[in-house]
Amino acid sequence: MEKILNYIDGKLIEPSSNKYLDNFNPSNGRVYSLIPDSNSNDINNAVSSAKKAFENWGSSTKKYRYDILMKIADKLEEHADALVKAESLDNGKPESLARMVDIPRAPENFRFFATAMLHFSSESHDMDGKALNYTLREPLGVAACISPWNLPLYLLTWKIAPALAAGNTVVAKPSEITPMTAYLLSKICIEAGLPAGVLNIVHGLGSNIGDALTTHEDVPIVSFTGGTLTGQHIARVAAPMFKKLSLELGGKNPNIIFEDANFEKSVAIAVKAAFSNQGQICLCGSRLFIQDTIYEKFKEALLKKVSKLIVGNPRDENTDLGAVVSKEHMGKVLSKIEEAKALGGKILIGGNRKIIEGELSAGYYLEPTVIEGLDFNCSVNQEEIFGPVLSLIPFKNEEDVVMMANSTKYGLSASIFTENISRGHRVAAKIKSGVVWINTWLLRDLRIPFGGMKQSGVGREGGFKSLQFFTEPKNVCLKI
Ligand code: TXE
Repeated sequence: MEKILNYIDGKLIEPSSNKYLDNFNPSNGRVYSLIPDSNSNDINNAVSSAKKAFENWGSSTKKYRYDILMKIADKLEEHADALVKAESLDNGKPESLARMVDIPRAPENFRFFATAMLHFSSESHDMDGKALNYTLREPLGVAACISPWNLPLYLLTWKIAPALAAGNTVVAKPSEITPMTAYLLSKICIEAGLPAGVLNIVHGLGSNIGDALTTHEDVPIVSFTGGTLTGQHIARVAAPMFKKLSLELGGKNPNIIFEDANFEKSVAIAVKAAFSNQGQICLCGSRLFIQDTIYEKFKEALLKKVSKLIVGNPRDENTDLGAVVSKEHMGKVLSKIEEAKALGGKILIGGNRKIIEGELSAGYYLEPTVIEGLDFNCSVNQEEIFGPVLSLIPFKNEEDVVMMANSTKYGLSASIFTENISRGHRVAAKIKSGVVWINTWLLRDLRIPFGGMKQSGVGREGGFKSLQFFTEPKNVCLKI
């Protein structure tokens, strides 16, 4: 059985414990590889290697870093087919989705930030000719990059690429649930000639090695994407050490359909926003607010579309939903569906585990589920489920829907569907979330400030915001 290895100091090595964890294939429920069960020794080795590597990488030219990061991007593209298969096998997502979305974004992230660093500039403040302030932006040292399982390589490279482009060295901790493409990335970095220690990837349980990394005295900066509770924990342990933190957390995103929306388009996007990646995207529109005048008609069209979604083998090209990421996660989603029923929710479609006969019968498949009749304030409409579960909520007017949309502790993203431009702008201004889409969903420009309000996170990443995060400003004042 294949053993995944840690990537420390330029080498692929066993964990110091010599222990391994099982890595499951969600499509058939079987163990197919082994993950290093690392401990704080591995983290310490990785941090000291990254600290040493920072002596050269941190003072290298932008062009030097650009050349190597672009080489990594080229290699990622060369190995795209293998990465697509690996991501699908590890996560359960359809190969078609990994091919369209996840894997192309990895080289794109490297190219985008390698190039952005060449264009990155800092400020100067002239004091009426009497003095001049200029601000230098310097890398901080060893950055911790902690990423989740839903978009494994996509989100890992979204952090690593700007951190490295800005001149930091990195200790990355991918999710223990989906470690495979991070392992393949470490091989690619070796092939591309990335100097030893510049990027280290340590695999293992967050509960075992998370604190060792985030509280390490030689790690001044932490970028994390994952669950809100984990984010709270990291903030609790890292903030007293005055570390720079960026936290991208959960969401319970409203998707708002006004009666004047383009009907066909908004039905299609509502389905996509709810069920892409089995509903396991922090930006998924899991609360669908539909204006009461079109509620029944919209519901009927939506259910018709949902009934046609194919849940099946992630390798089949016509599969819409593959398996969810783990048995535990499947259990969590099913328990939320039970909770919805207990709260008086009506299951309009789905609601069950789906068993695919044959080889995949033990896989973690869930039917796409649509629920109505739940109070906007109930736990199912307030807590992130992170699965293929959509809740329909009717509304009367703008005031009504803005209140309900803003009622959760989250504030990551929202979508508004209307053909009335003024209404679109007006509602967008009132929604408390870091990202608002009008007449679309998940249309991403890598330059925008990306992140959440309230308990969806702290800080913004994307474009120059990422480079600002991964650098420390130093102002120099020169008296003339
Ligand atoms: O995430 P965790 P989990 C949500 C979603 C999901 C819930 C929990 O609702 O059901 O979070 O998922 C590492 N110190 N999202 O438990 O634990 C962990 O090893 C440092 C939303 O899988 O937050 C992994 O690498 N790191 C989300 C990463 O944190 C720690 C995507 C994320 O895992 C750690 C995923 C610790 N103490 C889940 N404990 C999104 N916003 O996209 C764990 N980790």
